[in-house]
Amino acid sequence: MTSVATPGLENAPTTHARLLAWVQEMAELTTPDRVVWVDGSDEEWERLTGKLVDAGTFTRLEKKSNSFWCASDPSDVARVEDRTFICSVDEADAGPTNNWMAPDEMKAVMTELYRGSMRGRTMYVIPFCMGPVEAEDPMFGVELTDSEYVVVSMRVMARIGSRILEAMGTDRPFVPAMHSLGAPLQEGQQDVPWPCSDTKYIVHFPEERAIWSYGSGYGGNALLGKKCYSLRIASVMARDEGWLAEHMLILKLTSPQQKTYYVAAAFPSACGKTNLAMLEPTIPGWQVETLGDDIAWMRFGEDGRLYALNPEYGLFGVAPGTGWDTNPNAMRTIDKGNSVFTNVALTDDGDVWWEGMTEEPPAHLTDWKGRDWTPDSDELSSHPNSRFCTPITQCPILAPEYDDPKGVPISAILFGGRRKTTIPLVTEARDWNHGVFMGATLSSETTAAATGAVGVVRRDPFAMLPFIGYNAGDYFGHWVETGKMHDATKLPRIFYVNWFRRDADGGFLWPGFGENSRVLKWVVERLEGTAAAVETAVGHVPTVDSLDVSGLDMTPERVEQALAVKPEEWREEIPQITEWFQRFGDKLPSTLWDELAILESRLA
Ligand code: SAT
Ligand code: MN
Repeated sequence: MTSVATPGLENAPTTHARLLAWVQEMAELTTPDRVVWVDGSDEEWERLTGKLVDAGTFTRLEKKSNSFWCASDPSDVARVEDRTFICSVDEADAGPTNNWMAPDEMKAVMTELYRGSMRGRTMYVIPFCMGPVEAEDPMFGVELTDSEYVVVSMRVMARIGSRILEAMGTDRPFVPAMHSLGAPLQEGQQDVPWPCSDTKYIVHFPEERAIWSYGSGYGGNALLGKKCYSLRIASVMARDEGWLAEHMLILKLTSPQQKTYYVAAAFPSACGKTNLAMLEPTIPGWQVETLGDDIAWMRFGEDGRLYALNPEYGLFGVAPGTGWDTNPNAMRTIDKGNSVFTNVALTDDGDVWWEGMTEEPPAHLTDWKGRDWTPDSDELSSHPNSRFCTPITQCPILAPEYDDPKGVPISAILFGGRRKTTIPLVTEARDWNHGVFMGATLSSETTAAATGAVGVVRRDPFAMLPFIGYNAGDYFGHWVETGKMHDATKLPRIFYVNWFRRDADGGFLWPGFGENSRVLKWVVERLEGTAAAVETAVGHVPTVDSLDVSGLDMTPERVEQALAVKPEEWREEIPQITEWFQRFGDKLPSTLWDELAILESRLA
């Protein structure tokens, strides 16, 4: 070993002792050619995107300013849930829904993987802040990465750079987030456009509030401020400090009477959170504005209400299915440029295309695997989990208060999944605990956002199954406690929605998208006490007349089918829920067993 200093380690632009020591330690372990402190400037962005173009990772788009097309390695396209670990000191704290390994054991394994893993590459130090840096307690993190793609994407998804480093001062706490592609370069070795490793680990040390990621360049595995920090680590912080870190969009709804309501909604990945967050109401006089499309941090205010904040700064949305018909506001957002498109198709004139963007596909494309594609091709042009990465500030319906460190007071929480049967279009919980039961038993058919089979029904509690950073039984308990600790009259009301119910022929019963504004209207009218509901075994469901379907081409029979509570279908859920709850043993709050007993007796 020579002891030649790594360029960039000396003269660091900070005197933050813990940060300096950690960067030094990780640089010695991973042996990059140099260390670069990311400042977040335009010049830096020019340099990095230029480098990505030269490397063949990025193709500059002629038709969208400052935007790039990017194709990943075909094996590195989604979150890897089976390679994701919660390494709590005690295995019981990871619970039955997470992979676990003892922290020391995991560190030993990963230290060997990291040893020399950045050889021939640059280590970037990305200071970032989740949520506004003007917050009373800014939520700092620092990501170390050897991927320029990660730096460029983090610049969109989080507040990063010199101003964050400055705000961190000499001793502010931060979450260390270590990332390496696991693809060191030998002297003279030619790089590939998407370096990654077959060995992947996405690891969280909840007690230490630390993240170690290895082997993948994909969004949720590599942009560590997102799922790793803002959900898995933050959920642990939230449990300890009495708040909630949730997989929820945040939207602002204004009624024709100019009354405003803030709604948070949890859906599994790739179930339409971005579409709902940016919905264009089809009913006159209603307005939706966006605050966030994926993550909500919610804390109680002094007035006893629950306030939500979007910790992110960008949108990392599923591309296929996003079009002028389904989500015009997302299209307007990306049309302003400054975006990275990963695993979509490239048009011949230097733009992007994906299934569902327009009705007619272009006559010729380069598909996400770089091959010629025509409408006659057997395969899709874009990967089902292909993504656009775009600054949220470009969203034309962004609510001005998205950036308020105080957050916005939430009036209603929606839980939703993708279910062909059983679950009505919308159901209101009887009370908070019934709402927690709805969240804890939430189920959905799997999507392409994670590797594995698609379309299989699984329980996805609170749409947080892959993101709860501790024992899910304790997490349910935290929700129950949250209800107990606060004034019930000020808690948000809880609703369960299902846009995906099918008729006997397999067709969707509900048109969805902008028409979901009709469901939001019913929710608001419930808050205002003006909408009728039928009390069913599973909660309050709209009467056929109380749901505004005016102007919609839908027979009353179909509306009824969309709203139907069929006891025989629900009775089939009981053994599944029982089995699900049994997995949590003593950790399951007794309140949830009580709720299940109530459901059973109401169905009898
Ligand atoms: O995990 S990602 O953040 O990359 C996307 C998602 O699953 O929501
Ligand atoms: Mn998500």
